[in-house]
Amino acid sequence: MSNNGVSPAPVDKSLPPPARRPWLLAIGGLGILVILGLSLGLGLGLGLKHDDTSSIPDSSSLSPSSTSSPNATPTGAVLPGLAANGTAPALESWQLDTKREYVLDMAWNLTAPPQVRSYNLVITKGLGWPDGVVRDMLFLNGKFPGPLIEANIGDTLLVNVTNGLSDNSTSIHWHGLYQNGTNWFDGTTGVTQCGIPPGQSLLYNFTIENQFGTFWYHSHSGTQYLDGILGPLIIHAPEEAEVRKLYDTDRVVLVQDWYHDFSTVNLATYLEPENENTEPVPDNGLINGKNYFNCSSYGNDSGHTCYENSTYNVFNVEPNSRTRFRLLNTGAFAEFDFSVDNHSLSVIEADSTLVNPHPIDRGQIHVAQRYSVVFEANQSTATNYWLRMSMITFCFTGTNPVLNSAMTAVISYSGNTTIAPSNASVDWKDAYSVECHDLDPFNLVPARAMLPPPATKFYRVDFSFGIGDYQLDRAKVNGTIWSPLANTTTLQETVIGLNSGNASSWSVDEQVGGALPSNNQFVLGVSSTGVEVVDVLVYSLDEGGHPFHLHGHSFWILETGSGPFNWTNYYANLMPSNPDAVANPLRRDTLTINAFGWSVIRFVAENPGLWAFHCHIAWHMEAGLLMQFMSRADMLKTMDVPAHVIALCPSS
Ligand SMILES: *[C@@H]1O[C@H](CO)[C@@H](O)[C@H](O)[C@H]1NC(C)=O
Ligand SMILES: *[C@@H]1O[C@H](CO)[C@@H](O)[C@H](O)[C@H]1NC(C)=O
Ligand SMILES: *[C@@H]1O[C@H](CO)[C@@H](O)[C@H](O)[C@H]1NC(C)=O
Ligand SMILES: *[C@@H]1O[C@H](CO)[C@@H](O)[C@H](O)[C@H]1NC(C)=O
Ligand SMILES: *[C@@H]1O[C@H](CO)[C@@H](O)[C@H](O)[C@H]1NC(C)=O
Ligand SMILES: *[C@@H]1O[C@H](CO)[C@@H](O)[C@H](O)[C@H]1NC(C)=O
Ligand SMILES: *[C@@H]1O[C@H](CO)[C@@H](O)[C@H](O)[C@H]1NC(C)=O
Ligand SMILES: *[C@@H]1O[C@H](CO)[C@@H](O)[C@H](O)[C@H]1NC(C)=O
Ligand SMILES: *[C@@H]1O[C@H](CO)[C@@H](O)[C@H](O)[C@H]1NC(C)=O
Ligand SMILES: *[C@@H]1O[C@H](CO)[C@@H](O)[C@H](O)[C@H]1NC(C)=O
Ligand SMILES: *[C@@H]1O[C@H](CO)[C@@H](O)[C@H](O)[C@H]1NC(C)=O
Ligand SMILES: *[C@@H]1O[C@H](CO)[C@@H](O)[C@H](O)[C@H]1NC(C)=O
Ligand SMILES: [Cu+2]
Repeated sequence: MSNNGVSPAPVDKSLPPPARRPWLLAIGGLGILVILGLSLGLGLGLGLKHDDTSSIPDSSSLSPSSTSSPNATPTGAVLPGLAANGTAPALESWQLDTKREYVLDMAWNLTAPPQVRSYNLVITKGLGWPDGVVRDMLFLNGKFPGPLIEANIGDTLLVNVTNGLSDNSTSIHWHGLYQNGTNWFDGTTGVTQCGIPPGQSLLYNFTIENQFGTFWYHSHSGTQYLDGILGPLIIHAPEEAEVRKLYDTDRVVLVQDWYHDFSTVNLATYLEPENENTEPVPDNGLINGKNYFNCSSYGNDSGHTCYENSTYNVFNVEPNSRTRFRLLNTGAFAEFDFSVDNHSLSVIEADSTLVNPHPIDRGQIHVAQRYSVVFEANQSTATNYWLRMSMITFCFTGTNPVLNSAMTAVISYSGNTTIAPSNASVDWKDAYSVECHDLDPFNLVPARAMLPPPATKFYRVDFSFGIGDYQLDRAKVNGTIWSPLANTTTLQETVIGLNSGNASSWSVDEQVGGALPSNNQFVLGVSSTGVEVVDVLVYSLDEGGHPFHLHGHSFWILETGSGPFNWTNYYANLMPSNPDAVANPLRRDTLTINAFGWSVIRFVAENPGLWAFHCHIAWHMEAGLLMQFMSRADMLKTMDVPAHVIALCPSS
């Protein structure tokens, strides 16, 4: 099949993703394996998904630019939903004007004196149709997606979050920020705060120190962020002046999967017994809060109202200019392969770590990760180009007939934003991913070296999904299925516990979860009497890739692998730190743990508090895939959690 760049189109439906539990099927009997394998049209290659390259289709058969697609927008045709005369579609009253609000001001003063920056975020519920399909969703200040929050390093952010919902509590997590000394403003329901009840507000008040770059904020109450409670958060610093030499324009690009039902509906279905971890498959995806959806995908009896005027996002760029695109995956489940036809991209930031420019044709971004890429408009101005954000559907267990996983937006040099890219817009030949994994962290070298100090502690944690008749669909971290504490937080319980007669059972560098009022908490004390440098070997006993996020820290990625862990290598090269082995590894806050793989991460546990460490796939976190590190018990003992934060908990 030729890659003629004609149009975005669904991934070839004749090639369904393989089942995600081949090993389980094998346990269930070879007969079942064969029958299922054949019924999926994949034959016996199925059982060897992870290492049988012969079953991996070549990139052209997965290409989004298949000419056979029924949904094809013909070359040079007017893009769906747009007027032929080039008039930009009107904004709905609830749509954030991302063309204005997500373009950063290059005149922003990077060296302004530290100041207080205040924002208001009011959460409400209403009807929205980001891709034309009308649904209940949640808004921030009446808009979707959320406003850009910006500050300089050293500034204090005051964000007044008001819960305008009638029936649910909320909280906002500042993804990637250290909250050093303000753990109670980390925004994690059941860990650092109780939810803000309907009608109430919480003023988040914290100072940003020792970090800058691309972050985001989102609700950390259940799956609420999936319904719209999310937005970008950018921290500037004097160091940005140097990196600004690489680009002329700086803009935010949110990419996410999108569902046409309220998240709680999908969550209930997912958590039903005997569902074998079949995550809800997205109905569509969004780029900066919008995308095209072909309404005729739904029959008349679908129960969905769909407006035919949805359209792709169009990014205008000046010819010969360079743009920093700050890509953020703000979705629930899907990892994306991203690329721009005819243009290679230069990666300069991973999460909030600036890296030496690393050229790629196509990259991968998993849930909650960020990459800044520099895009140079150095190609012909005669056509528009596809920006491709293709969901890695091989990581989905189920299928969804309405999903066009090969999402696109348009990049236009000419300002003519109405026409589809021509044949001259050509997709890269590089293969699309067939597994959920990260851009190789060992190719991303931090621009500012920060060498990891030698580890003083080592912990191993294993995670897996309990499956089978009695296991429901729950995830376990060392056997513990997380669910948030009700009416209290692990932070509050810890402070009380450390001050109780039972204090010694809390002040230990090991699991303290047993002391909590619920057996659903796996809490690991890692630094009871001072700063410790902590190595964690995270071991996956599952066949999917899981993007793990550590709150309150950037961690170093020391080693990744699969199969048995090599202790000889660990003791020889990583602990005590061998400068040659661990020199300047990538630091980030969200890392994909590969299928049946492991990673060793290192962090400095100097930041007092309870820090969630969890898979950021929203369905998996709700299934229990969350643990916590308890840092600096000695400081936690005297931590003054503000009374108005404690007062959010109903029982107090
Ligand atoms: C939407 O789908 C229908 C039915 O497959 C097709 O006829 C139509 O051309 C599609 N519309 C667009 C704009 O792609
Ligand atoms: C372009 O077309 C749209 C829809 O047909 C119309 O509403 C708009 O007024 C037109 N704009 C101009 C400048 O002609
Ligand atoms: C965009 O291109 C189309 C097709 O060539 C043309 O009809 C339209 O007038 C152009 N619009 C603008 C704003 O240049
Ligand atoms: C799309 O169509 C719906 C229903 O007619 C209308 O309410 C909405 O304003 C339209 N949106 C745009 C951007 O034209
Ligand atoms: C930025 O702030 C610094 C410190 O207040 C000031 O000296 C400088 O003039 C400002 N720069 C601009 C461009 O406003
Ligand atoms: C936060 O916003 C709410 C709603 O506008 C307001 O009632 C409240 O006084 C504000 N709180 C602070 C501390 O400004
Ligand atoms: C509130 O939560 C309940 C149950 O968790 C859910 O059914 C409902 O849709 C949610 N409403 C909002 C506005 O989030
Ligand atoms: C956290 O705060 C402590 C005490 O002020 C300081 O020593 C440490 O460097 C800070 N860590 C980070 C990552 O900001
Ligand atoms: C924010 O926190 C700082 C430090 O605790 C405190 O001094 C300040 O009064 C707080 N600001 C508001 C508006 O509450
Ligand atoms: C987690 O479980 C693994 C496997 O049983 C074990 O080796 C490890 O020590 C446990 N980790 C902790 C912190 O208890
Ligand atoms: C939490 O508090 C609410 C309101 O006081 C109460 O109805 C509920 O039963 C409590 N839940 C638990 C698990 O204690
Ligand atoms: C384990 O690591 C050591 C030291 O790096 C190396 O010599 C050895 O070959 C490794 N063993 C395996 C099984 O890879
Ligand atoms: Cu996961």
